[in-house]
Amino acid sequence: MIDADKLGSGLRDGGISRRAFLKYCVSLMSLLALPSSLAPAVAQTLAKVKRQSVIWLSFQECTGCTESITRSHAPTIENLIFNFLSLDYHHTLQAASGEAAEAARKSAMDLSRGKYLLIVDGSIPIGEGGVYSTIAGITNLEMLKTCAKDAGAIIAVGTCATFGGLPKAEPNPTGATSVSELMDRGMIAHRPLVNVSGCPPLPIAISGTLAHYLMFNRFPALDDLGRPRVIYGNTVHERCSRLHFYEEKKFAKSFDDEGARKGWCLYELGCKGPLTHNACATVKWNDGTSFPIESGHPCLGCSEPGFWDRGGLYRNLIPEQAPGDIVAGNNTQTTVSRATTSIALALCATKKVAPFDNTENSGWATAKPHNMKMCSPSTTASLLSFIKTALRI
Ligand code: FSX
Repeated sequence: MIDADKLGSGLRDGGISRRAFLKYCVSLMSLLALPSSLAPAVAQTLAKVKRQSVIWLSFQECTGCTESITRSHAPTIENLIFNFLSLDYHHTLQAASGEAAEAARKSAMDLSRGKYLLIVDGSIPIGEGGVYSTIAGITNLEMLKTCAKDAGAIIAVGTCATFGGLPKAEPNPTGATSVSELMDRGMIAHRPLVNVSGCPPLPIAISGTLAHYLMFNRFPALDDLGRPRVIYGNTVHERCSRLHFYEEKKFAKSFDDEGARKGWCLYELGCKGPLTHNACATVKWNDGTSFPIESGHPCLGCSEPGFWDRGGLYRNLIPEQAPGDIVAGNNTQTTVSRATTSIALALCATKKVAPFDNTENSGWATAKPHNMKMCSPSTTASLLSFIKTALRI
């Protein structure tokens, strides 16, 4: 941990040069869709930021989210920013245990009442009164309730905390629930909330959201699922390095065929890039080295709700869910225009419903905004057929 009071001195002590910090700020500006000319001013502001008190609660999860931001193989600016926070309570990283750890949490809550940042990873089990996971003798729900009440804001980190993730996979034996759902159901206090999804999220998605909060004391603009638009505004497909093969309809049919060796599109091997909103294709992983699709593996759609249950990780999307005029897989006779899908989405939005349901047939459903109800498959089918007839396509 860095002891300096200000982020600037903390970074200096951590061996980060001003030049490297400026470079980080330039990439942050581009990620946050702000002009890069602002980078020096942002670097100056960030350098003066004081330590923010953070209480980090980990519930049903695999610790991948903490691993993502603290990657220990090399010091990065992301983890130095993370280290700079006054991490007053963190289940995985704190040295204290038992009563001392709980005393630290209570004291941080008293000292920074209404101001501390609450970070939650993992889903919250509410089945059977929450008995499936307890910490310090209380259920996860009880701990979250207590901490949420006086938090300045909440960051849900990882798909488990944002949408339920793996613990919520059918049949969801523990009653795993996301932070936003608990808030919507009035089971925890309403506080400003941002969802940083991904299993795990990109390190810069976490540090960028944190940096934005430290600079402006609020979160960036959010999408319908409560995620920062600047990070989750585009699909992986739109920025994919294999996109030109998709457009040329060159698809690998197996992981070891000629197409796979030539780097063709992985759509027919189950790639969920077309429906997955994330910045993996631009920011990449391991300090910008690569991302799954570039390394030959289809996108699993880990930043979308329900990704474990929707259609199987290696089953391809049905054409209605593909962007543009695609002819692919076993459905070579079917084409659906981008216009049809967009109009369907727009019509459904006016009715506050999401267009595709999670049926065995559809496999992967469109991410459902949390304030929308799903259309039944038959309503979806009639809607699409109505639009196609009207457009004569
Ligand atoms: Fe879930 Fe995170 Fe996946 Fe793991 O904390 S989003 S299982 S990477 O660890 O919660």
